Amino acid sequence: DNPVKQALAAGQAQYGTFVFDFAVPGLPAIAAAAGADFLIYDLEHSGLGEADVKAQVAACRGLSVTPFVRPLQKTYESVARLLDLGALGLLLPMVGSAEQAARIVSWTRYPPAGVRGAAFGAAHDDYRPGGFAEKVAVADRRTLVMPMIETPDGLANVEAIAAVEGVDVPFIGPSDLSFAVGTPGAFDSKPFGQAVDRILAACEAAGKPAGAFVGSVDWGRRLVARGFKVICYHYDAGLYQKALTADLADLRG
Ligand code: 3PY
Ligand code: MG
Repeated sequence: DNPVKQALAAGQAQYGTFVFDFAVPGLPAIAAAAGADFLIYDLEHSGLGEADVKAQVAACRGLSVTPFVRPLQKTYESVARLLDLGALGLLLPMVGSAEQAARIVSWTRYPPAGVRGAAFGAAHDDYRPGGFAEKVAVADRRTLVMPMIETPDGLANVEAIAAVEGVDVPFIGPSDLSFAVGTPGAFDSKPFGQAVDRILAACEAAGKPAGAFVGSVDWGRRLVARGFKVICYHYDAGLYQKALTADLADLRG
């Protein structure tokens, strides 16, 4: 099953980080040992390939860290491949409407609920034999769908997107959202704050946990205090850069 989805159903906040650059063999174990609940493998901006992601996802599934992916393309073909290689959830960039969100949800569900093509024996069923009906039920139940609210359309339609059945976690991409409200990079601007308020209110009205990417611990803690439940803190190369810069400065005194 999907421990993150279960924890969210129990009202617990979940914490993870993005993988952009360091899809190396030890990474899932490091993240699990560090206490990460999930990793999100980025295929939108990072150039990571599906073969790399497949190996990483397999490693995560032997550990306590739940693997999600962010596809570049919102197409059935792209999404289905990532689910079939074993990802347990999707972070979908720039979702603009409830219709689009519902269409994406349908790609993640087997018939009759959706249109996902059967691919048993592949990574997503843990290579277990038999149990067709059970595999369908488990796959449908555990796949987490997180549409990103980060465009003018997404923000305008956030109430409807959050209400779509099968949308689990409406998720803020702060950088693109800051463009969407006309204050690029100004995360303390009034329009940005109002957009965050609106997204959180839409989630509360729909009874869905809200998620966000955050670049600082402070910001993450503030969002959790306000009720956000899924926090994607920073990304691999950024954390390396931050730690190395701080420690080298310390060493030099
Ligand atoms: C954004 O901030 O726009 C994101 O997509 C987070 O990676
Ligand atoms: Mg974005």
